[in-house]
Amino acid sequence: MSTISTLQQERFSYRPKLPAVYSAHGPVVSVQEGARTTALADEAAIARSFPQTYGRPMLTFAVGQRRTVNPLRVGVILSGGQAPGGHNVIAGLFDGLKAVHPESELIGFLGGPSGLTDNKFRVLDQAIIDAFRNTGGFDLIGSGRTKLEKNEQFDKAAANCKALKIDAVVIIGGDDSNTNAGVLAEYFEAQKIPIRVIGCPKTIDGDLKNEQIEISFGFDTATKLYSELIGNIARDANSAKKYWHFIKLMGRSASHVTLECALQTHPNVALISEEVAEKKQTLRSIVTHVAGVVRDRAAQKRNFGVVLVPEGLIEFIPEIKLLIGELNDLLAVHEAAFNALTTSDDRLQFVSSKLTAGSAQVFNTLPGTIKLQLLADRDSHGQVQVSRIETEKLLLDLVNDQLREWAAEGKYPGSFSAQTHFLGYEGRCAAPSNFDADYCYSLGYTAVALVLAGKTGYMASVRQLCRPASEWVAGGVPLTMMMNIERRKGKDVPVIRKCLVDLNGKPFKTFAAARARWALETEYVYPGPIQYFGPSSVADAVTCTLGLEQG
Ligand code: FBP
Repeated sequence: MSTISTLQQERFSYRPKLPAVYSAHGPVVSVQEGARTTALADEAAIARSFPQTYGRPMLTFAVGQRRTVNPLRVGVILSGGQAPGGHNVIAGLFDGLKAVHPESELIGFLGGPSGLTDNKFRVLDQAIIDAFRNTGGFDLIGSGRTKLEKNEQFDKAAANCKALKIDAVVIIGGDDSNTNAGVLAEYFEAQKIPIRVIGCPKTIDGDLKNEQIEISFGFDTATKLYSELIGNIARDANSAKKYWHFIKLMGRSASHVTLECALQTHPNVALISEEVAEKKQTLRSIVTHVAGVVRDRAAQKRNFGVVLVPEGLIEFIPEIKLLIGELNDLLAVHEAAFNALTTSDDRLQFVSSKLTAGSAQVFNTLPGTIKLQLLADRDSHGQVQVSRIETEKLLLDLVNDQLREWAAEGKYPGSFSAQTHFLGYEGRCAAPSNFDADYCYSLGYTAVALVLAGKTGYMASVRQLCRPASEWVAGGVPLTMMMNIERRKGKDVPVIRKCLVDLNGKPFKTFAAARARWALETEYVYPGPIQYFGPSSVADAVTCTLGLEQG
């Protein structure tokens, strides 16, 4: 048996906090239905795509009467990138199921959604669940990025669930996985297959949220961990006073992670992709802005600083977005010819010759390494994998060039020496903060309550998260309520809308009001490591984003 850290050992005995509604009879609750719901946009089209499940009401749970219920058999899938707290959703499901009936069973499908279609599973028992309570990672059952979207996959899923006598499947994932959960629920309903499908909101990126879902799990822990590291780097910068640190932060599209870390640590610069897109900023203007901050700090003898760069930035710069779009199409259409080329030079030339004049010009101004990273393997959606593009190095190089130019013109007397960092994977499997441990466990319980109530096509929801956990409000949100129509792979399809940073929202406005001061002064905040024990003001603190959003 492998060695277990002392912290992990202690955390096994942490009892996650639950909303008070579960204190009487566990997930046996009374379900209060709200009014009929509509989709976020494109209502008619979504209603047509989901004739069975569209328009169902919002659900809120209240304390119910004790009643006798039959055992339930539930399957669970982890989908997409790791996020702290996944094991606690599973523990919440397990404990919730056992509270409903001791003979209930939880079956984990292995390696993500493909486990369901390929019938790879393990029955989860008390001992295995106890060994994973309050731990980070998804290693209990593994995850994967297979998309569940074809009828043929749904039929296989139905056959496998039928053989296992499964009553419901819980899909723990991001916006795409939950969209697919909605499609699967609709398919089962249409085919009169009595298997319920329930989603749970997961992603460190924080972009699966809306009026009903206040936060996706994992965001809290990941941003606390990144903020600790950024604070440490900032303190090093302020001690040594000789380096600029360019730090790229994970977040495939939205900049919630960067914004949250900026609010926690007060860096000199934090770029927000959504603002770059809104202001139609060019790469040149971003570089001039960052170099300007370096120059202005140098004028005060502060030749050090911290710059936060969101992972998805490059796709929000209008001219590069256009270029990436063309590259995605081009690599899809000419895949075989492109793959037949063996040298990097041939590949670069091949691509340049096929781009429009504007995009070819943008492509050719980029450093060779970035060009090749833009041509690297696409993900399962045919998109460039932004976590592999070294945007932080690109910016550093271009800022360096700009400063040299200014130095030659006598406009910059400072010295510029810089380091780059990428904070991403180190945050995805961290031991969940108390908030994520409690929230995830509550989501698991809530999913059981939804299954018990016979609901399908719902996302488990736990709200009022800035209050003590006992006051959290549990219920369900119809998946179709979060959908709109978007163009994907040349087709209009219903999808759960990804939530980008709201430039009119309080978190961004709070940052925008302070950033000019943070740029020139040195006002770093050092949040320190996540606290699992100690005063609730520290150990149960929520993110700045959630605090500001909830007032
Ligand atoms: P999810 O949306 O599946 O939660 O994953 C998000 C993420 O962590 C992004 O921040 C990052 O770009 C991506 O996963 C990296 O994916 P991979 O694990 O495939 O390298």
